[in-house]
Amino acid sequence: QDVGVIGFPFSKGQPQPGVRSGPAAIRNAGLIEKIHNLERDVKDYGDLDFEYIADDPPYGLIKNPRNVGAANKKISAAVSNVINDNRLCISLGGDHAMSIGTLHGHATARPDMCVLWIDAHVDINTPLTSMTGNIHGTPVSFVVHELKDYVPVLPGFEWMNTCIHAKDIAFIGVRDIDPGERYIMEKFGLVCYSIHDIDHLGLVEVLKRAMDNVNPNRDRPIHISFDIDALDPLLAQSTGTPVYGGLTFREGMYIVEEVGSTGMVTGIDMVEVNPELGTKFEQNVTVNTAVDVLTAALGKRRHGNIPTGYVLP
Ligand code: DIR
Ligand code: MN
Ligand code: MN
Ligand code: MN
Repeated sequence: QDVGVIGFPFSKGQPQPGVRSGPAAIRNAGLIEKIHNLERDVKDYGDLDFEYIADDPPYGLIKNPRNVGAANKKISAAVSNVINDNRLCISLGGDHAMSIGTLHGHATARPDMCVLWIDAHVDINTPLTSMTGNIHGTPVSFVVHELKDYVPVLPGFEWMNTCIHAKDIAFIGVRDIDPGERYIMEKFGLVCYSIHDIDHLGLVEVLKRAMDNVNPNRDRPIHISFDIDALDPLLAQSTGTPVYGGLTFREGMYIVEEVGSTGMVTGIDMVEVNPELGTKFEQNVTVNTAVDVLTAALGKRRHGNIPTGYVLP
């Protein structure tokens, strides 16, 4: 289907401001043209801007709640708008706290959607279990119905309601979970395929199981939330919280090629690309890898693509 690209230059879910430059860096690496070259109609919705709320004291440990809440209200409306235009919404981040809004907006437009969360982390701390106070470690807790009673209404989040069930999300690539997060995963039966599971079962089996979990009849719209730190730091050093031993380039590409080829993906987040961290070389590798992941999700095949109307000379 047609594609819409929207940027969220947003960093208040964690301490490093450079992640705001993610959308610009990904665009500068040629994303829109590369999508166009796949013969897909692509509309660039530009970048959202977020008003800065100066008076934003922490809620317990949690930093910038009003800024993050207000930004996500806008993000949710923007994403549901793109999807209601009948376009696959590519959301460029920005830190992962923005996925509160992208999931909420996607679920508003497509209430039956399901989620593949590709990440080194599960980002399911609640504002009360978080040990860092960074909201980018908590977005999943805000959207899951079963966690409603455990997530206080933070200032800035009064507009928000939960929008997916625990069974509608599967995590892949995980290798850094906090104790409270592990507890939540087990208490609510969330499905998680860690790097250990990929080593043990192989990625083909893991991906099949993940799809069987969240989308057994293969009939639901799919949201891919891709945190670039899911990939090994060799490919994605320019990110705020790199963790050794991640997905290889080939594993990352396989996931998005396979899920993308279902034709059921209606939302993709590409988050935590921080083009101000690392060396120039690492910045280029990270940004180019993000672009490769997105184009693979949209139909670029490593076994090659034949342009429409191609005739053998
Ligand atoms: C940690 C790190 N679990 C936290 N989370 C990160 O801050 O809650 N998520 N880095 O991407
Ligand atoms: Mn992460
Ligand atoms: Mn994340
Ligand atoms: Mn193939």
